[in-house]
Amino acid sequence: MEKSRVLIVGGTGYTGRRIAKASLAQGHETSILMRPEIGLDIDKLEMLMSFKARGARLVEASLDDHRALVAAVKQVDVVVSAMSGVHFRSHNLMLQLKLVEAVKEAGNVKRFIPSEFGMDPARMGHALEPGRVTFDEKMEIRRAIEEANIPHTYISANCFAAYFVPNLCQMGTLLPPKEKVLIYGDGNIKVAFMNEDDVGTYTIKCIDDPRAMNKTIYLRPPENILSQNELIAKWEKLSGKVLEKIHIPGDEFLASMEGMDFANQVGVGHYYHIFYEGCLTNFDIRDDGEEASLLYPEVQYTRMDECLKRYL
Ligand code: NDP
Ligand code: GFR
Repeated sequence: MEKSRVLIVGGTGYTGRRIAKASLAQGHETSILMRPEIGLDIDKLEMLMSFKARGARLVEASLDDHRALVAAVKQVDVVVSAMSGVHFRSHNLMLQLKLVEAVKEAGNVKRFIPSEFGMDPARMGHALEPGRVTFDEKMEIRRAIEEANIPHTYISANCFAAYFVPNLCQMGTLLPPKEKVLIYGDGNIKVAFMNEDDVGTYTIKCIDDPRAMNKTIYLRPPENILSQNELIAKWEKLSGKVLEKIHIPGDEFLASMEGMDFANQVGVGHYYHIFYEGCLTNFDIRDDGEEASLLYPEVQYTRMDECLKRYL
C-alpha cells in the first residue's frame, strides 16, 4: 500500500512537532502548514526550516484563508491537527472549525485527526467548570467532523509525561519536588502517562490503519498505567531520597481553585477528574475504541523510569 501524504497543522507546537517528526520517520510525504502570521517568530521559522531540511514540504496558508487552506488540503490524503488547546480557547475553536470546513470542501481527505491528545472528551460530559470548556470544544469539533462525514481518528493520549511525571503530578511546576509532595487523596488512583514522542509515533501509525477508522485510539500502554504513589516510589528509588507526603482530600483540592488564574482553575478541574475520579482508567475500551500498544506491539514505548531519569 502507498503511504499516505500527510498535512500537519500546528506543526511547530509542542505536540505537532513530534507528530511531524514521526511522519517523516515513518516515511510519509509530509507537509507542514506555514502560517503567514509567523511574523518575527524566529524559533518557529527555524523549526520549519529544519523540518524542510529533513524532507518536509512547507505549505503556506492562513487558517483565515479558506481558498488557500482548501488548496493545501487537496494536495494530501491525511490531515492531522495539533493546534493549541491551552490558550486562546474560543479563538482556537473557531480556527479548528475553519480547518474542518476546508477538509469538508476539499472532499479528498481519507483521514482527519483533530487536535485532542488528552482525556477522552466523550467521557467528560460531567466535567467541572471552568475546565469543561476543553471537552465541550473538542466535542463541538467532533460534531462538525461527523456531520460532514469526514473519516477520522480520535487520539486519547492521556497525561503527557513532561507535564505530569518529573513534577510527580504537582501543579504549578515542571521540576521534581525536593522535600515534600502533595498527594491527591490516597494516591492510589491509576493514571496513564505517555511520552510525547510516542504520542507522535502512535498517531502516525493510526493514519493508514483501517482498524483506527472512525474510532478513538487510547494511548494507554499497560506499563505506563501507574498511581501517583507508584510514580513517587519510582522517583524515590532513582534519587535515593524519601519525600514528605501530604495528602489532600478532594474537596480541599477543589476549594483551592478559588483565587487562581483561569488556566490553573481549568487545571484543577482536570487534575480532579484524573487523580480523584480516575477518569483515564475507570473504563474498559469497547467497540468504538482500541488501545495503541495492542494495535502496534512493535513500538517500544517509553517507560516512566526513563522519563524520570533525565531529571536526576
Ligand atoms: P501549542 O500551544 O504548542 O500550539 C500548537 C500550535 O497551535 C502552534 O504551534 C500554532 O501552530 C497553533 N496556534 C496556537 N495559537 C494559534 C493562533 N492564535 N492562531 C493560529 N494557530 C495557533 O499546543 P499543544 O501542543 O500544547 O496542544 C496540542 C493539543 O494537545 C491540544 O489539543 C491540547 O489539549 C493537547 N495537550 C494535551 C496534554 C496532555 O497532557 N494530554 C498536554 C498539552 C496539550 P503553528 O505551528 O502553525 O504556528
Ligand atoms: C491529560 O489530559 C489533558 C491535559 C487534556 O485533555 C487537556 C489539557 C491538559 C493540560 C493539563 C491540565 O490542564 O495539559 C497540561 C496540564 C496543564 C497544567 C499544568 C495546568 C496547570 C498547571 O499548574 C500545570 O502544572 C504542571
